[in-house]
Amino acid sequence: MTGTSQQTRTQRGALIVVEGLDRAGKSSQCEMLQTYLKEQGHSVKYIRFPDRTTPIGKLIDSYLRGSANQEDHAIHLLFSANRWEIAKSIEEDINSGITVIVDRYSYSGAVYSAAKANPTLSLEWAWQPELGLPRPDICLFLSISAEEAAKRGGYGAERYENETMQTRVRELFRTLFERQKDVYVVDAGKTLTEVSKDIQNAVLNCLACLDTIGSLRKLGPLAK
Ligand code: Z5A
Ligand code: MG
Repeated sequence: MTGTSQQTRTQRGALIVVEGLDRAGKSSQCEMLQTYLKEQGHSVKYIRFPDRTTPIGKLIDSYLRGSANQEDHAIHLLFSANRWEIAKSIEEDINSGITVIVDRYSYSGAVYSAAKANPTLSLEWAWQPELGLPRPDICLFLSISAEEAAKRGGYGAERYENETMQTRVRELFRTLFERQKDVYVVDAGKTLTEVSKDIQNAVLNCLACLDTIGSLRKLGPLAK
């Protein structure tokens, strides 16, 4: 078939989310994946949540640094709003053929808030504002033991960086991914290069399935 007789259609980009506990290596792996995909000729963007540059992101930043307090539900909704304010540009990028790599997403959103053990802020409640956001084509969960994470440095100075929160977060990620099944678990305790190879393979499989998946989907409710 000649190029002129063939209708050309831009293939959409993929939405790739990287999740995991603190110091699992998410940001390092997002950078490496971006470089790899660019070398393969893909158009790629790397974004992270929280996006601390927007007005909502600045409120979140001061909360995380401990210079401002927020009521638990209110800060939860701000984290979600920070995703909603960027959702449209994610969709536009993907529809124009750009693959978007996202460092933390709705899964961190639900899990960290639910980990506060506030009796009126359950995992179910926390998931609600995420409904309808772009659904990842692949969600890579970087799994790491508490011992391995500890070797990568002590807790930082930000809110949530303490053992009680991290233990609850680990358990809640497990519960969440039993109810949002499209997760791909990566053993993040290996070397940087080994982890990035595993991620590359999973992402290449995902890119090969984009036609079967069809249009970008939306996040739905948690399974019972
Ligand atoms: N949060 C929330 O509550 N609600 C929400 O909706 C969202 C987030 C989106 C800030 O997140 C906080 O916001 C976070 C959740 C909450 N709270 N906590 N805790 P953040 O994403 O800004 O956090 P971060 O500062 O990027 O840190 P991180 O996620 O803990 O790190 P990481 O990105 O997973 O790891 P890294 O920076 O790539 O690597 C950490 C170190 O380990 C570094 O020295 C690397 O060189 C080293 N490393 C990485 N991989 C390896 C391997 N494979 N081997 C050896 N060493 C390695
Ligand atoms: Mg990071």
